[in-house]
Amino acid sequence: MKNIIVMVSILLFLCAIFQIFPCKAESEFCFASICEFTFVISESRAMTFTTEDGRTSYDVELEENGTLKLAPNLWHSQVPNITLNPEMVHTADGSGQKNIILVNGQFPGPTLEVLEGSEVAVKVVNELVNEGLTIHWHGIHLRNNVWMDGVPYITQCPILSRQSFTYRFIANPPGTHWYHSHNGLQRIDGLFGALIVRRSKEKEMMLPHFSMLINDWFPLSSTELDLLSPFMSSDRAGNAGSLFISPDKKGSSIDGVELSSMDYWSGLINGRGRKGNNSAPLTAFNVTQGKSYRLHIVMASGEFAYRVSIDEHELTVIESDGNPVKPMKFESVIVFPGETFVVEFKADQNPGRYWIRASTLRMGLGYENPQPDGIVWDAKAILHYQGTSDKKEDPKSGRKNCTSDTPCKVLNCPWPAYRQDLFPNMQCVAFSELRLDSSRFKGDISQENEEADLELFLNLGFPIGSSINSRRMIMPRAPLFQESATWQLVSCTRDCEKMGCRCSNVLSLPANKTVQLVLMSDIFGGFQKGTVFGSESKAHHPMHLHGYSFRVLKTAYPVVDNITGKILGGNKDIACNWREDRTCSHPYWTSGSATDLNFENPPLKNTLVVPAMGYTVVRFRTDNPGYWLFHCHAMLHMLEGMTLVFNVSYEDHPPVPQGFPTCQTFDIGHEEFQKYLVESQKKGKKRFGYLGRKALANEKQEASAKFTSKPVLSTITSTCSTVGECYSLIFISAMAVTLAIALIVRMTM
Ligand SMILES: *[C@@H]1O[C@H](CO)[C@@H](O)[C@H](O)[C@H]1NC(C)=O
Ligand SMILES: *[C@@H]1O[C@H](CO)[C@@H](O)[C@H](O)[C@H]1NC(C)=O
Ligand SMILES: *[C@@H]1O[C@H](CO)[C@@H](O)[C@H](O)[C@H]1NC(C)=O
Ligand SMILES: *[C@@H]1O[C@H](CO)[C@@H](O)[C@H](O)[C@H]1NC(C)=O
Ligand SMILES: *[C@@H]1O[C@H](CO)[C@@H](O)[C@H](O)[C@H]1NC(C)=O
Ligand SMILES: *[C@@H]1O[C@H](CO)[C@@H](O)[C@H](O)[C@H]1NC(C)=O
Ligand SMILES: *[C@@H]1O[C@H](CO)[C@@H](O)[C@H](O)[C@H]1NC(C)=O
Ligand SMILES: *[C@@H]1O[C@H](CO)[C@@H](O)[C@H](O)[C@H]1NC(C)=O
Ligand SMILES: [Cu+2]
Repeated sequence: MKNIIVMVSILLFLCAIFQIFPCKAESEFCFASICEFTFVISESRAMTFTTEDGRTSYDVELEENGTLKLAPNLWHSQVPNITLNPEMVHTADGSGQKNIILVNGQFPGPTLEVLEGSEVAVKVVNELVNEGLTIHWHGIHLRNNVWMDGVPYITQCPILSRQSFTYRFIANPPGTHWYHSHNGLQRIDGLFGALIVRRSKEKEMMLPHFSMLINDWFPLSSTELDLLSPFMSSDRAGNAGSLFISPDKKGSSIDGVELSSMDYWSGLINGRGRKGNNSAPLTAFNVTQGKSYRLHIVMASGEFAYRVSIDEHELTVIESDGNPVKPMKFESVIVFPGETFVVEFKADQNPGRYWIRASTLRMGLGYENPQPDGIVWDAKAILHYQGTSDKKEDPKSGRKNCTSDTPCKVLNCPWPAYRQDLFPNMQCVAFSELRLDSSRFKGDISQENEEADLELFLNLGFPIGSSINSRRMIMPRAPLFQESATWQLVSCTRDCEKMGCRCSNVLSLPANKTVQLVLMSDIFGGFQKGTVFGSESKAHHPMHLHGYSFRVLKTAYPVVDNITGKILGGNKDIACNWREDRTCSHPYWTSGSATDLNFENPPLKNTLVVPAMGYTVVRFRTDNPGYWLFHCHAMLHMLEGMTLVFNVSYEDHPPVPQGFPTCQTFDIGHEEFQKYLVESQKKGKKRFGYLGRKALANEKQEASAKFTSKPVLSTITSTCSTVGECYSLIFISAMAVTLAIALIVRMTM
């Protein structure tokens, strides 16, 4: 087995180096107790073709009929006569070239499939031109090895370009998880993939399955986006790129909530999509009539949530974020950034081609009073029945017609209901209405009805930009297992509660406690009024907790207009004392405590959407010591600071392995620099004697330094505080030297 792994690794490595094309295995299966993989992370360009020897890259053009062909450019006026098929090109949305990140030559990265409880090692080799990276194993609990969590500056220093780092962890809990870069916005360039941990029992009875990774796509690379964002850490306002659009141009969902501060560009399913209605190749999933399948949906998108459906096929949801739920049938499932779902469907229709749709929640224009305008922002793939003759043609299928006899049930709505005048017979089911499937769950659920030991209200809002309880995260400068002096934390002072602040928000939690989080999405609507970001701040936040699965006990919505669905105001269950508490840092339950919590097999999640101006109640037990990140999985909110760190059971933090890489700064003072210089000069003298030309030159320098430059230099370093001052000092010194020379010359004459 080990030999095979080594061979596969070597093969993959060779693939990455030479970009050999046949190596396009979609999946890496390993059912051994120790699984070792190698990820070579490299850069490439969408819509280019590289020859087998890796030496030449050509531009690729998309013809109107969907054909890909090599196109001449300044460097290649002649192009070889090669028939391109879609497998040979990372087409993305077909709209043109753009930097992309590959894992072992694949875009997105390969699906890893391992058995529950096995030891997984992934050697990550960073072959990016100049960026550091980390890989986060989203959904894996990493009990006793939090240092494998892949969060830059919290659990590790980013892996430098040309370095490698081996992640090693136990595959637990079972279920569908994923991996992605946690460094900056890097994930949106394609650095993600699925990680399926099979329940041992299911080894034999697994249905045929597909990974379906969905992401939104932008014409700019992550670094450009970061720099263009008006919300980035240094607030370069006024520099917003054309993708950051004004509120009146933004699409919003039926509840009038903006989808993102960015314009939509396109969406990809397993690396393929279309910009507008171009003819770029799409991902097709082959099925045989009469058989059942599993779809492992991973929402890798940066900003947008998608409603996923297959025309004329019902979806049975059986799992989310790795946690089994009692099977329930839906027309579609809304999936937010960071979430995963496993759905089953039966290929029970007439053989043919059907659309798989991932549609954003856009209903229309204008956030105050959105009106449908017929514009759909989506990503599509194709369900292809084996034996269907016309391979290339687009499906002609349509969405299910929702009738009173066959209503369309939609899972995971961030609003209470669809407005019935526009969406008749569409019904919403909140995620909290699902139930844990305890027959397929092995973890500990004994803490069900216990009182919570600790309750934390976390207010997600924009009083000073994306923040939690008015604290906008400043990340440490070095991983937290290092000396605290290297962290350079900015502590959160009392001022944060007066006007909000930027600080390093670290909350300590004691061991073995049941913590109740009340996650509110700007429920008080308006405390941000008068701040730089104006009054519009309604947003659905998909909140992700590292290291745990939490129990979902309640979803509560804002007050909405029963007819139009428009949000009228925040939920009234929670209030605050506005006079003393301007940022509402100390909210309280209006009825004394949380009501209507469900303790009967509540479903488990690690990423859960908090409805705009509503709240959710979740619980977890602090039984996994470590520094665990808690953040919004929408990329701009996270980048901007809607993040905090739980410092769980500090005394029990696992020790970090010997030689674990650290982040360091380096400084050398003038005195020390001179000391080293002199010492090496002495050594040079010994080694090269008087014959060495260098040594002679050095000696001269040394002598002259002693008498002239050195004192002058030290004056400059010790007294200058401004550049101007330095210039005048240099000027005065130069004058003095000139004068001295003049004097000497005069005397010797
Ligand atoms: C697509 O169009 C190009 C020219 O526009 C033509 O050369 C090519 O044969 C067409 N391919 C197919 C499959 O129709
Ligand atoms: C390109 O190659 C194909 C098949 O290999 C051939 O039929 C065609 O004539 C070639 N075209 C040119 C312009 O050489
Ligand atoms: C879609 O294609 C048609 C013609 O093929 C074109 O007229 C139309 O403008 C396109 N729409 C978009 C949104 O690109
Ligand atoms: C899917 O079906 C198409 C058309 O029948 C075929 O060309 C392709 O090889 C199939 N792909 C897989 C992975 O079976
Ligand atoms: C839905 O209804 C429309 C109009 O009645 C019809 O054209 C379409 O075929 C129906 N779609 C399905 C999937 O039944
Ligand atoms: C937490 O509880 C478990 C079992 O109840 C116990 O074994 C363990 O020592 C406790 N840990 C701490 C840090 O109190
Ligand atoms: C909405 O309907 C509920 C009952 O269906 C009712 O209690 C509530 O007052 C209504 N709210 C509005 C704003 O009309
Ligand atoms: C975590 O908690 C421990 C114990 O209270 C404390 O010493 C440490 O500084 C905390 N870590 C951070 C990053 O604040
Ligand atoms: Cu958010």
